[in-house]
Amino acid sequence: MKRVYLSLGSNVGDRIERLQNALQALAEDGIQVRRVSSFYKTEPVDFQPQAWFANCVAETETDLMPMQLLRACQRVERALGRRRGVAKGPRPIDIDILLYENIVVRSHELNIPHPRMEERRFVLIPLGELAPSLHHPVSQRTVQEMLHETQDMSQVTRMRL
Ligand code: PH2
Ligand code: MG
Ligand code: MG
Repeated sequence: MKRVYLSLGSNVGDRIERLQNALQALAEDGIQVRRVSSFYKTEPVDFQPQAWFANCVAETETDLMPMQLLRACQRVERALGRRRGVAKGPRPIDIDILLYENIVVRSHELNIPHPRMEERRFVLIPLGELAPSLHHPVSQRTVQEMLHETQDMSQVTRMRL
């Protein structure tokens, strides 16, 4: 089994229910969810004029290869109502592969580690809750270090459920 960290986000509809349904659906699609961070209410980054997100990170294990894993994540996104729309715009659910063991994939369709993970508090804060000492396979920085050094000032607040 390979250890994989996924970032989940939603800013349309019942965000918390969407995250919970996505975690459930992943488990039914060959992706074993081992641990889940707290849920966070987060200010949108990159594309500002949209609703705030709920975000979390899941530590998972899977036998799927990276492209199979991408397809599985896309199936779950579609099953939960995701349609192609504005890039980085509103989405009922987004499931991004952050890290897949220590491997690096750079292709047209898939980039692992996620190219923007080092610059996003909405990723680094929940990831840091699960694995603060984990190293980024390219920069070798730990999650804690990335969080400490990021320029991102967007708001990320832990939700009490
Ligand atoms: N996802 C994006 C763009 N901006 N902002 C927040 N706070 N959370 C997200 O999940 C997010 C975003 C593109 O996938
Ligand atoms: Mg995304
Ligand atoms: Mg995505």
